[in-house]
Amino acid sequence: MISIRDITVFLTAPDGQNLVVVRVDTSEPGLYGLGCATLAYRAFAVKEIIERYFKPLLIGRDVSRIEDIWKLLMVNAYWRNGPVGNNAVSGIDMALWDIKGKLAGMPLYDLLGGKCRDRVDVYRHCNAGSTDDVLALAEEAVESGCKTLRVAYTGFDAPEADAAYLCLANRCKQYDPQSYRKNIVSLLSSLRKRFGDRIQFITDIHERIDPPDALKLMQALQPLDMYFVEDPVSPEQSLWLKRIRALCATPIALGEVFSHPGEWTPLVQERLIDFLRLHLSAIGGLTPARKAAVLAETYGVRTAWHGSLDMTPIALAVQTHLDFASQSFGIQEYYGYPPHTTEVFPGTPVYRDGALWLEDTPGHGVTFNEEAARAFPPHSNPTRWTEMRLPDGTLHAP
Ligand code: GCO
Ligand code: MG
Repeated sequence: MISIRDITVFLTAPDGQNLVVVRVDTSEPGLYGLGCATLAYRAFAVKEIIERYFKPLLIGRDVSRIEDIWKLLMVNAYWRNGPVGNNAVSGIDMALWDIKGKLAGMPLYDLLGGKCRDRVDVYRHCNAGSTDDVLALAEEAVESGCKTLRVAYTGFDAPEADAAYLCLANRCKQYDPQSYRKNIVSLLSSLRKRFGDRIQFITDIHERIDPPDALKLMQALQPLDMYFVEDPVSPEQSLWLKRIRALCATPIALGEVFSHPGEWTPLVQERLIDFLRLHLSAIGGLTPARKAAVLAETYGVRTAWHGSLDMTPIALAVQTHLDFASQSFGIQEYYGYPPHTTEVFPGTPVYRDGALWLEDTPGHGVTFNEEAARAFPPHSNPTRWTEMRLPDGTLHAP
């Protein structure tokens, strides 16, 4: 039996965002696995769970028993399915899958049943302060081979974003939902006019408008034939989806903030969403994600896993393996990592010709340069961008 010999947690912020990496060493010399446990805004809490509670529980256990270990960690604290705990589980889970792939001499997509497509198509982001700048970014992305674009004004509601309001790209502290709703329709109309039918479009409402306004916006976008619109309502308001569904045909994508199967199972079963957008580490890793992919397949829903920058390239690689091997794959989100991150994570999946590509290395194929990571220590500033306010000062969902 090959057993777990040691577990190490690394925190690093190569391009400003805190990332959490878990390394599981085994009793077999040189054999180890890497997992992503990134909950960027609670990174230290995740590290504490793994080091204080998981490590003593796991040392000496058989690395081959992924299902058993996953469930053990899930139920260990009795209360379960929260994002902090799930991220801790994910770090171990992905590392164990990496080890299993290395032992089998197979890339994860082979362990998962083998490739059922030749390429994993992605959508890229085109966010800027003005229509002309969004169009210029869109031209660039299309030139690179991308056929699906996600677009928005950087200031969320304002064509000419006031830089003072911006914390991060695509985020503002204060915004006006009513002007957002009108501006996004006119931006998408300009894009459709420029590119005709050869490009597909996506936009992310990010739960930032109230459900009745979301319904109006989804209806206004219907003539533009969107690929999908993301997060029209918050998870707390998901019953509104029935109403939106009944009154309009704009496809719906949802799920990046989900952490509990009880949140996504009914939405898939009742076909209230078209694309399931889970964030793999927030649900507990590859083990629950492959089950969610099969659930989606059963009900004719497609996947579009969350592919943001607040996850390591390890998580991006793991979901790309699943994309290759899953019948329910729809599309993959891809931002493109800044240079320090790819330096810290050799083997980051490569973007080319509108798609993500993987080497056929055993496991997930991404490594971690511990020495390079040390040059980018984590920060402990509480995040600010989630404090989103309406013009009258009311706090809204971010
Ligand atoms: C997306 C997301 C992200 C999130 C981010 C939060 O669809 O890509 O909404 O941009 O805002 O992951 O930290
Ligand atoms: Mg989103």
